[in-house]
Amino acid sequence: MIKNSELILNPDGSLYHINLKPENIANDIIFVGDQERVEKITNRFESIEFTTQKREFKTQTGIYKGKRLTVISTGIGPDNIDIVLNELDALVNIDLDTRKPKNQLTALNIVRIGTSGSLQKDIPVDSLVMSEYAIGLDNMLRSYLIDEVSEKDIEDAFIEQTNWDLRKGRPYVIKCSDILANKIFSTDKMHKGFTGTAGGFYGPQGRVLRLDIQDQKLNSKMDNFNFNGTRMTNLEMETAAIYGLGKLLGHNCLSLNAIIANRATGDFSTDPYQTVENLIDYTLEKLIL
Ligand code: R1P
Repeated sequence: MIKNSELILNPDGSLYHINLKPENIANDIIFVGDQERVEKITNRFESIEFTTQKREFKTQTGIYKGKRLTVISTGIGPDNIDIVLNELDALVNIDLDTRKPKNQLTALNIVRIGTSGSLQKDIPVDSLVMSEYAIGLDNMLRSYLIDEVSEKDIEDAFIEQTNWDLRKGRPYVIKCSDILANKIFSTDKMHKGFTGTAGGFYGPQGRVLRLDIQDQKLNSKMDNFNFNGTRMTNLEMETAAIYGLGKLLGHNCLSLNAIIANRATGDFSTDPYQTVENLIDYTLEKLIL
């Protein structure tokens, strides 16, 4: 039995941070970072059956072209992904009355619709990237036993090629769900990517405002990283954590990125909202197939 201090429920029986009960969520879930992006997606739905919000975690469940979907905002960063994925998993895979894991487990389908910065000149602003692999530079996942799900060869190559200082922790590499990638990827609409997940927006992504950073050449080293022809494509703040926890807990996860900045050219999209809208339309049409 999982103790009250470990699996915390609100007085109405919902999960502590996400404020959800098992009946509130669909099997197919869209993650967004920004809570205002939730309604940008659900305003396309024909009906909405449920809405809640606590802190940055806003959720709506409804029907899009006959399919039941849940959209959840996770806020920014891998620490929030730890909360959202563990609590969503508890909704489907722990009996909240007996406080014991269920014998029969449910796999959720989780697709992130996020924004991201490209690291490569030829992946311009306003393009779309599906993260085939993600490398976590944030350490969150290292609290779990990840050897079975992580790609050690790629990690070693990254550490060597970027001369990564292990005082920042060992990066971890996780692959996307092949099932969702096969369903959602189109060569003519998006790039396949190797996405870096940073634990912060400024120093951890090599941005210098007033503070010196530990490795001033990190971004150019990441641009040039190459593992058997695979380049690093983009940087954001959630994908590796989603892939890692998803894989450990048995859920299918895929991250789609609207490229709104290009770190190699210094460009920022003139219409980032339209690029996100395009990604939303694209993703919804794929999810109903
Ligand atoms: C940083 O501005 C935020 O934007 C990106 C990053 O991953 C980070 O969460 O994604 P979202 O637009 O999905 O939040």
